[in-house]
Amino acid sequence: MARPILYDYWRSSAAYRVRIALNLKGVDYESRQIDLREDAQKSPDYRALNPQGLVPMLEIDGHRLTQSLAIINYLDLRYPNQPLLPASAAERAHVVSMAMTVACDIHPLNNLRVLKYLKNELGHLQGEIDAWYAHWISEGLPGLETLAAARAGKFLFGDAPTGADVCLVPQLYNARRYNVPLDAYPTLLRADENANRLEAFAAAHPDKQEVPA
Ligand SMILES: N[C@@H](CCC(=O)N[C@@H](CS)C(=O)NCC(=O)O)C(=O)O
Repeated sequence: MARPILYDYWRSSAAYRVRIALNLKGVDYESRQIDLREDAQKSPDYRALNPQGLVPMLEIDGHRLTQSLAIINYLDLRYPNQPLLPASAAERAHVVSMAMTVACDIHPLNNLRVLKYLKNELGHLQGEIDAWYAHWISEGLPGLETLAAARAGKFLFGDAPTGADVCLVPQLYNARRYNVPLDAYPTLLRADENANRLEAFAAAHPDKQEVPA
């Protein structure tokens, strides 16, 4: 079987999710950095592979997969070890809901292209953009904290990492980069701390990735 190729960027939180999932599943893969600072994601060569012009993309088993949650779902079905979603319908919905709180409601508002549009087309100052970034994180995390608290253990759901933790950890990494206060989220902080103790999460951290020159 050919080694899977992850079209990656060290600081991309959507790619960070996929790196964690690949590591949790024990899948050996090659990382190819698409330099978002250089707009490499918009190059004709990359768009020919992924018309959306975003990372991550995963080439695996002869498929070209895009969208981090779809990729993680593929990996979960393809590699049933260390399940990332519970089997019961209601519990699965709960975990997916927590993952989507991050991936659909917080992260897209703070994506690079959104920040660039605010700056370049709409003329906002960097301070305003930083406030925008922090606002959408602080708007989203309280709901996630409450949603998680009732059924959390060491992780957001029970005592093993799930797809919700896979989304949480990169989001908290982003929050810290922008100095967003996190003290009000003890459940999220506990899950984040326990996750980062696992090699699968630690090895996926941006600081452990190759940074394009
Ligand atoms: N919903 C997508 C989001 C992917 C995404 O937004 N990727 C960002 C990096 S985290 C990106 O490629 N941004 C490039 C840009 O904004 O031009 C997913 O979950 O994979």
